[in-house]
Amino acid sequence: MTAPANALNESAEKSRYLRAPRRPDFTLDQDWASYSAAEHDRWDRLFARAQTVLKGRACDEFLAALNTLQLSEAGIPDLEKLSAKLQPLTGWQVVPVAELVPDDVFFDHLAHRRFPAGAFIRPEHEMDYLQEPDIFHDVFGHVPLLANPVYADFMQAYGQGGARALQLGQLKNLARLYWYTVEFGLLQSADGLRIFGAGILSSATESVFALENPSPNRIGFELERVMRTNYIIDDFQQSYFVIDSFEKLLEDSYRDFGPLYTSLAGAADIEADQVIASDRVIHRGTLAYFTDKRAASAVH
Ligand code: HBI
Ligand code: FE
Repeated sequence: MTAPANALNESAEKSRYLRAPRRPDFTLDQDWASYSAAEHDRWDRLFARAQTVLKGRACDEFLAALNTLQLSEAGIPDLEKLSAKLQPLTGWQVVPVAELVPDDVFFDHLAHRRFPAGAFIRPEHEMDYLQEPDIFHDVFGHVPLLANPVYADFMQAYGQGGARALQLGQLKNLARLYWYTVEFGLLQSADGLRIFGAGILSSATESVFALENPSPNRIGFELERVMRTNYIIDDFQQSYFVIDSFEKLLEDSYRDFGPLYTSLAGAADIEADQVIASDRVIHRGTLAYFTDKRAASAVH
């Protein structure tokens, strides 16, 4: 008998984890045996759809890691078994949590090579889009690239930088770096643009939009520029940033952000749909998708 959805209209899938006992670091037992056949089937359907869409769209490093971690197996992964495969490769583990954890806790996990993954799977009525990270977004979207040594180093460096950013009150700028790379980043491969951001990889519709729709801007990644750029959280991105390689991303980011925060303090924010003079523009978006939506919503 699963608990009735509570007043916050949390799904039954999520409320059982919200009520579960949690440790001081906000982790809890995944209780893999508690997943129903319907929940495992939902994972399989999400996985099958993503695999179809991501052929020729996801970066090679991601597709290779899906095999290495045997994420092609059916059903919601047992995070202990997944961690046993991942840890020997790059030292990373995947730890179950009930929902978003406080920033300082999140950064501490990343700094110690522990990726916090939502243990719940999205309910049937949110198959196409949900705001908060469920196990499909976190494990299918974020975890595979943690098997890539360079990316694994970048993610740990981000965790260490996050703790410092909190002390300096600079979280907003640093969160933008995470948003436009780890969540919504694109990669320039020899065969064209490819996806590496988890927010795109875990969304079949955005996987197509991000690479092929003429609406969004696609701009060469530049650290300070990205850290000045606002973003939207409830729709497709208006701009995507393109890195040349994970090595270059790590090299750009592996520095003392102190001086960067100082120069950012005096710089104006850049709106998500803006292109600025210093941009290396790969594709200047028409923004049609966004203006049409605004026009449509203005009608009624
Ligand atoms: N908690 N579980 C979880 N997953 C996240 O991705 C996450 C989080 N807490 C905070 C957070 N992300 C972002 O605000 C970071 O940029 C700090
Ligand atoms: Fe995410």
